[in-house]
Amino acid sequence: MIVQNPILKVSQLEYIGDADLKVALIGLMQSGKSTILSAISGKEPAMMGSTDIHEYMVPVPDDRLDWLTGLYQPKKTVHATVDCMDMPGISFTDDHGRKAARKFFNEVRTVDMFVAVVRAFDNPSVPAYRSSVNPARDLEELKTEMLLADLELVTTRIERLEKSVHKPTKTQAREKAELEVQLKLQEAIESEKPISSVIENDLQMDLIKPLNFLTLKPMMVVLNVGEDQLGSKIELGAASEGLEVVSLCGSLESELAQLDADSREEFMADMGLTEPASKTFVQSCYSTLGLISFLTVGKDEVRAWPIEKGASALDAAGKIHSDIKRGFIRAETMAYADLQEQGDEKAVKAAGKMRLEGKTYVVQDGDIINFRFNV
Ligand SMILES: Nc1nc2c(ncn2[C@@H]2O[C@H](COP(=O)(O)OP(=O)(O)OP(=O)(O)O)[C@@H](O)[C@H]2O)c(=O)[nH]1
Ligand SMILES: [Mg+2]
Repeated sequence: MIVQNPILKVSQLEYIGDADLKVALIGLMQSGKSTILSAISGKEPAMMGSTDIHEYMVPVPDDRLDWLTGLYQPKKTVHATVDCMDMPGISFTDDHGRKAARKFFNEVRTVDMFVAVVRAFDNPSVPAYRSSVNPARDLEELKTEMLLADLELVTTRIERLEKSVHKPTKTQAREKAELEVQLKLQEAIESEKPISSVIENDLQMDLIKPLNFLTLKPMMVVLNVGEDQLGSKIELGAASEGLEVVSLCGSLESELAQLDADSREEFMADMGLTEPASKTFVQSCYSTLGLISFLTVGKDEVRAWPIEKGASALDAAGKIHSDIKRGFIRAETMAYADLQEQGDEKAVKAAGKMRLEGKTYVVQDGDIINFRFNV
């Protein structure tokens, strides 16, 4: 007879698939988007000038997973993943370029965040945008064009709402409320203020959410510097205010990615680099989005899960499976640092460092959680 245990283990359920977050690399032509993404993913770069969108699944590097894999010897180790879209280069120097840019902007309206790749490297064989290398100007132009694309969206929406709002339909009240917000947005953009500055509450946010404004999305900047500029400060001016900026050398990083681990370390030490671009890149994406990781361990699987900072144990449970959230009993939690210090779970328990947390517990980065639940 099979005795059913009402308390299931996480590994008995199927996981929800797909990448954990979606990021689009955008930027002016030949800023090094494909080179950087190839360095980060270890895959072949898309051809310079390609007009196709290329997607790469990039695993999130996490030393903790490596150590835990050594300890638990699981059947598999699952890293969090970032789906990176390598967008074609854009240019606003003529109508043809502007039209293509609009089209590409529309392709990225549903991503979680943008990475703007800005060129600082000098390379005589790669023509510079507007005939000179000027990262501050380029970033400013890119941001302005994104705002203009949003303005176009607002304007079209206002025209439509002004017509439909007079019709006595079920959605009339909502449309009226939305129109009011859209008019405020239009005014803000026209006076070069960010959209976010006029949104007062969640209700207004909900009304405009379906339009997926570009300038409401989190963005970080990757400054693609030349080898000789590594470590030197490059001014990005007002355009970079409030944005996380990561400097890396795309061509050097893509060379590094080709090397085996030992020669890579040696080479990096020579260049004064402390970590590979893949790590810096993903960590910056995480911090831009306010994400941390919690971990699950066991003989079947060791895995990292991204979650928003401040999320509760119940949110974390739901991240894995809705059943675990629904039947949540408690979260047996230990800190990764404690496990590493004590050597194994038994020792963690003996040291009194295994905690039983409830639904409202705020998950910390590196928490190793075993959810107890009953469905
Ligand atoms: N010197 C130098 N050259 C670079 C660097 N990064 C990229 N390049 C060169 O610049 C050219 C453009 O690089 P890509 O990675 O294709 O740039 P991209 O932004 O993907 O280009 P598009 O998709 O055409 O917009 C290539 O010839 C690269 O080898 C860098 O850090 N230093
Ligand atoms: Mg490219």
